[in-house]
Amino acid sequence: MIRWLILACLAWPGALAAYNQSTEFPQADIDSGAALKTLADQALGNIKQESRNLNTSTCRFETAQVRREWRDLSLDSRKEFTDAVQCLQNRPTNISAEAKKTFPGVQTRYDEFVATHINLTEYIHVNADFLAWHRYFIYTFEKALREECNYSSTLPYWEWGYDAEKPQDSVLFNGDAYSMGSNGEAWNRTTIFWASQNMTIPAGTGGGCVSAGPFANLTVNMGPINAPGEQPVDYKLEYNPRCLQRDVNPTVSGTSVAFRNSTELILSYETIDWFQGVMQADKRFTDPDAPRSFGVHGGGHLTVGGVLADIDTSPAEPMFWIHHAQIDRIWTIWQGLDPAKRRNAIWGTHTRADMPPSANMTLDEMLDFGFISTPREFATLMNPLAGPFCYYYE
Ligand SMILES: [Cu+2]
Repeated sequence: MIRWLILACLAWPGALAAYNQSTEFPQADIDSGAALKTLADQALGNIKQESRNLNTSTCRFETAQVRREWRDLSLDSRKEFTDAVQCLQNRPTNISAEAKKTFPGVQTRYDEFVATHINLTEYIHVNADFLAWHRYFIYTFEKALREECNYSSTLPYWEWGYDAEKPQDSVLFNGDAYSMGSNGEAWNRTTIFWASQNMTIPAGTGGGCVSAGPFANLTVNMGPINAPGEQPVDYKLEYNPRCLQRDVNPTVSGTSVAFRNSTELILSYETIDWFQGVMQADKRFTDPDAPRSFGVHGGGHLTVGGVLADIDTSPAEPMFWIHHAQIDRIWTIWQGLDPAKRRNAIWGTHTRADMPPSANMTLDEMLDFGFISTPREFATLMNPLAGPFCYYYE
């Protein structure tokens, strides 16, 4: 009854009072995920209303695609997803012989996604279109699974909060046929020097090749570029076949991707500059005296470690897609809590942390998607229930 009242209040413009009231959660609820669930429900109610009011879109909430958490999928659906990913990894590339000269590492259709991400890395991270670019990037991947590999469902997302305490024990990494594959083989390191970031980070519980489950025999064809424990290299797109390494890391997950981290991120920041800045541990929005945080974005990458920790090459790791679906979900919830102010909120320039300095981005710009799509207008990528999209998170 009370929930319906809150939802009813949220539907009209003077709803701020109701919203503010409901943001005062006990710490226990923030830590358990209960608060995030409440926020997700509130946002979904708003989004539903917003989509009904939006008569420019052909997307109907009632018939939209639903993305679900990995654990909410049946075992068969989990396997259907990893089978479809493997299908894309086994399909030949479509790029021309001419393009192959610049992108020799591209061996498969799947690699077109990896090379596109590597090539654009400096223009899609810690900048204005990070969230929108990745929203469309993972959407095109989902679409490719459906259209080229007969996948019948949607991209799952990975709610890190369930795994933050002991990610190495997660059902995602148990290595059976219904998992995302095992952890990497244990290298028993305690710390890792991350040369490109000039920092030492705590090591995880693996380090070596994934040894069991769907991706045990995966060949990663490009990189490493900026991975922890590797020397930075100046090649990026060469063919360099190697195994899929993982280093599942409870020290990072416990401090960067717990329910507390994602929930406080959503609750603490009203404006997009801070929300996306803290999410990515952008130094312009980080207190240098506070304990080190990787943000939920970098935190998820480093929780899996190995190839996923190598930001440039990270889409080569199948966990990339479900980690970034969760990043997109967190943004979707944040936008949905105040769509009038947040739906079209962007901030920043073209380049990573504005280095080298570049112009502010605007919503009428066309975004480059390399091999995987023709350019898309920034403004069309702001709403998962409009533009090219028609999905929501449950
Ligand atoms: Cu990325």
